[in-house]
Amino acid sequence: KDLYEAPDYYLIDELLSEEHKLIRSTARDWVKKEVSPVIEDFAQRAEFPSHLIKGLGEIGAFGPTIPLEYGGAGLDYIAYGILMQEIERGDSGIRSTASVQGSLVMYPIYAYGTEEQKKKYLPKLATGELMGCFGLTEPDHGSNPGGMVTNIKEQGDHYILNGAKMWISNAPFADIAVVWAKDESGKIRGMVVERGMEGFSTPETHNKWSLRASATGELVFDNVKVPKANLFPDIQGLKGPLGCLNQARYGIAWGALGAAMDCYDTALRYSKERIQFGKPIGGFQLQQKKLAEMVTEITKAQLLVWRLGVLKSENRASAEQISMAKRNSVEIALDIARNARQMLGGMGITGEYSIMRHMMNLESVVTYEGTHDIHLLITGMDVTGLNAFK
Ligand code: TGC
Ligand code: FAD
Repeated sequence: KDLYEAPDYYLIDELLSEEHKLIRSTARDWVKKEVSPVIEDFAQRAEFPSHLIKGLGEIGAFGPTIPLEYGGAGLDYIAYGILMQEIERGDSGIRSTASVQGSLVMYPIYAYGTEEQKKKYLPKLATGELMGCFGLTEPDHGSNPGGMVTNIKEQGDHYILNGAKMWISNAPFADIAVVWAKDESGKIRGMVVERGMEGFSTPETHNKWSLRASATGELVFDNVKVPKANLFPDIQGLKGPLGCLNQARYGIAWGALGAAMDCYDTALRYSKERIQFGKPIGGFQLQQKKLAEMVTEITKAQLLVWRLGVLKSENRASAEQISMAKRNSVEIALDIARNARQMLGGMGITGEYSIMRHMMNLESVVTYEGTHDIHLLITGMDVTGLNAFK
């Protein structure tokens, strides 16, 4: 059996176009050839495999839905989802790099930027020649980004930027950062900050037990002079960064299922080969219960994200629907990873198998882009009309 066959219990493949399947097989082959053989080593060493950037660009993982004229792949949202799913079967950290680049850096430049900004940055971001990061979270403002204290003050043809961002994926190596800061009237504004601007530094965050193959860092701004031309002119308020999060959360809803599928597939395979008490452990009811529940949850989630993809391609997906899918996919993926790890017994804690790495990675995925609790409260607010955040 092909090591990369994905569960498709409800023939969901029939809902995909030939183009979707082609994109999937290209991405799957690339992950199989380039990511899987090396990722465990990079994760063990806590090093970002920067040599994968070019390939990510080539398979269309950077800005899949950005139009071709700006260097994007011009694909629909199902294709974007499939790409994230295949990449995260390899590793959530590599999918993070793609999510940040496409949804959190290219998307705001495309949606909120000037024509000059689009032409200057997007084509190079699409190939990975330029890499970007997204600075919203601060040391004292994570779930509540509206409280941010990073700020800009007008000075001639520049703004002076001060403050700090924390937990920023890709920060240590990014060439540019999309940064959110408050102006003098307290409105949140977005801008592109370039590496090399005086007073801008990106110290790396060490000692992570999760997303070890992804580089995380801080963004520190000490009187950084940002040209006015680098500001996004037409977007103000929290809806600017949250609009980008809708894009990335959508990708994660598909991506986390990739990690779940890899864990399920590994546990299923192992259960048929591992003999205890004279028979394969897959023959014991307790192990079958785990596998049956895994494939049930994967199937339900596949249908949810497929439908969300259709709505998103038709521009009809609400932020609340995206929250539900992000939360559900990550929750079931974590659950599947934990159960799959147990099914491998002692082997499950080693780097011989991908499960423990997925499990640890998913602890970040369940936290970033809105925690499990925050997405539940978004659903709660939507169905009751009552806001638990205020
Ligand atoms: P609230 O008063 O509800 O809303 C303020 C304004 O924002 C609008 N809005 C949205 N717009 C677009 N999309 C959404 N999802 C939106 N949600 C809200 C809202 O309509 C309003 O607009 P306006 O015109 O009235 O001003 O805001 P709040 O301060 O009460 O906060 C709401 C809350 C808690 C849901 C939100 O702040 C939130 O989602 N918090 C979680 C923070 C988060 O997700 N951070 C992620 C940081 S980036 C990251 O983690 C990248 S990891 C990448 C990787 O490595 O893959
Ligand atoms: P807090 O907001 O302090 O939350 C702590 C706990 O309190 C959580 O369990 C939360 O659910 C709960 N809580 C908070 N508010 C409420 C409430 N109202 N009701 C009930 N419970 C509540 N950010 C970026 O801007 N860019 C990035 O690229 C980026 N990459 C990241 C990469 C990694 C590896 C990680 C771990 C994080 C990254 N983040 C990034 C930050 C991430 O978005 C935040 O960690 C996340 O939003 C949560 O914020 P916090 O860590 O400050 O937790």
